[in-house]
Amino acid sequence: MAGSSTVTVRDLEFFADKLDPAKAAAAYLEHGAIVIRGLLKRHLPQLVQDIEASAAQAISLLDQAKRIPEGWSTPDGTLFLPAPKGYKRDKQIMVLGVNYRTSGAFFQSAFEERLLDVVEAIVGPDIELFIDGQCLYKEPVGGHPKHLHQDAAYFEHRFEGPVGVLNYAVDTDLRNGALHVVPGSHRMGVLKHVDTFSHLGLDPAEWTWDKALPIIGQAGDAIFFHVKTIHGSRENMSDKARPVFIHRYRRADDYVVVHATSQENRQVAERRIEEAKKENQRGLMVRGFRRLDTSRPE
Ligand SMILES: O=C(O)CCC(=O)C(=O)O
Repeated sequence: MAGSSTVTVRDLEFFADKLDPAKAAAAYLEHGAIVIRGLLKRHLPQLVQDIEASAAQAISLLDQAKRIPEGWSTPDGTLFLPAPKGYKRDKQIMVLGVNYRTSGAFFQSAFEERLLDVVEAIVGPDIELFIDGQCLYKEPVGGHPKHLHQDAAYFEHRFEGPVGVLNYAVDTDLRNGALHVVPGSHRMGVLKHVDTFSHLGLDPAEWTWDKALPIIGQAGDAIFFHVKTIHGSRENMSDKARPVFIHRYRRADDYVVVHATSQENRQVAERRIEEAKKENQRGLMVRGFRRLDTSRPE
């Protein structure tokens, strides 16, 4: 049950070296989240280098940052938020501008066969990428919390929506910002979100951290979560950055009907659902085949 403490990490846990995709998919469908230990470990050496090079580049571009509704954006596409008091800069990286278009290692890791076997067991054989990959960086010494939320508040889909696969790039624990999930919450529908420091989030007075299960893990562990699974992560109180990199996969015929980052732009997007259906949103295929659908725009 959502918010219940009866589900433990053991119920969600699988291991890359003895993976049964059907069993992993069944646990995902039941709980809305699983963790596969060591799944993307082999991709890390190059990917971590690319992440750190991107972070150095983003910081060097800070004097060109432009104010946007979500924070500040540098020319490489990095999103900055206000830094906690006493930090050496006044802004910290939230979403780092590294993705499939800037890092070969990031893109290649999206094609990991064992990962796709599990995604196929969840969404079926025809799978496309949704978004170009994302890296949430979380700088040290208090780096931003990402309040508990459902990704469906940001991108609500016509069908089941994307499977998110969030991967730890460094060992991650309670001190540096482990991902928390609420098992079973994927069956709660899309809940009302409010504006928070980290954009759309659930009301923090109602959705306190003790309602969520932290997943402590090592670099290379992959956490799969449903688009409606409540999740988030607390501040990074360590002295090093805590990057995660995220892949998202969906059925090749699925698409976003509401796209938002705040209560205000969500209200506007909700009025545009019919128009969203007419957009060409096709992503790159990672497995299977896309049949022509003449009811959707080319
Ligand atoms: O950086 C994190 O740990 C949280 C990521 C997250 O919640 C998201 O991308 O939706």
